[in-house]
Amino acid sequence: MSSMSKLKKLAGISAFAFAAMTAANSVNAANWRYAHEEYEGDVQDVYAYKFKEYIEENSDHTLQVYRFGELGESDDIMEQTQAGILNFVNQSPGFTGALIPEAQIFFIPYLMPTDISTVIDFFRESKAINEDFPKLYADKGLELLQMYPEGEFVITLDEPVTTPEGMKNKKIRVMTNPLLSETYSAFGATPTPLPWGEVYGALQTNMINGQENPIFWIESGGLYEVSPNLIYTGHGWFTTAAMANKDFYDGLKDEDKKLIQDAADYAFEKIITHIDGLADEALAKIQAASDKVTVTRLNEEQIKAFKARAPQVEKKFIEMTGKGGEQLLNQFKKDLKDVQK
Ligand code: 6CS
Repeated sequence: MSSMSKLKKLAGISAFAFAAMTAANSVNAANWRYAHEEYEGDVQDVYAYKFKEYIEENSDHTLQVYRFGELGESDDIMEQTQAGILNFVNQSPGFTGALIPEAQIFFIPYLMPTDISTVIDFFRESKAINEDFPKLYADKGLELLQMYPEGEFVITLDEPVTTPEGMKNKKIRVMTNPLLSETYSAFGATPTPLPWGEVYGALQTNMINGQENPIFWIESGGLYEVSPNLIYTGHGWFTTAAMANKDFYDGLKDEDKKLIQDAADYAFEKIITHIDGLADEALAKIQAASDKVTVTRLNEEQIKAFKARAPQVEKKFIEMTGKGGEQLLNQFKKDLKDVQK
């Protein structure tokens, strides 16, 4: 055989081998589905797209992201994930608390510190977050990938209230977990659980008098237009969680499990940089957009009055979750103490 025809043959073989390899890869490549609760550019969307970026840059898999409303409300995307229609879901404990009562721990007021770097250290280091919660989610068919903070809660109301007495008869929308209703009852208000899709309209038509959310969401959802008095109470952080359907996850090859874990870690690192300073930027945007908005930051004395109501919510949490919940709460407090040292 001439050297030219040898070369041609070799090129033919390698082209064949390359085509076969590509075919094998595309057979193994999956298109995974991921849904979250927010809109384009919001915190959960940034997390989802960073997760997608890592998956797609480090494998042949692709990830399709669905935003709020594309597949329904928060409870709908959770149901679809538990049924295996979706592979991944980002749902916040505000809603998951109805399914996993222990997830309501984030609604015991004044449990979390207000300082962002301490909060981030807590999410990184906490045994309660990184070891105890995954077991509770696994019991519901969910592989917990990451819990992360989105921002501090700020209350918006029809008046700039500064005391629990001022909260009397104020109908405040809460996410749909029972402990959060206890928190607002303890604060002196009338809690009104509603899914997200109904909040703006309910504020606009005065069906409710206020709500709580991180400031970036108050800006992006335009809540300040219909609920213009912002009250910084320092009572907690909006936390969220990314997870996978557990049967789907358990059925994956080890290299795909590692890919997913690494993607979750990668997205976490990106999100903590993203949220740093986000609240101040969002407040500046709100103030530039509206002259109706008032900003009230409770002073220490005023906070004391709200804080005095926290123990009754903690007691309710233990009533709702039993011995297991009490142990989780003790671990949570220990973890917080450790990062505050
Ligand atoms: O208040 C809510 O229901 C929504 N708040 C945020 C920050 N994200 C999603 C959630 O549904």
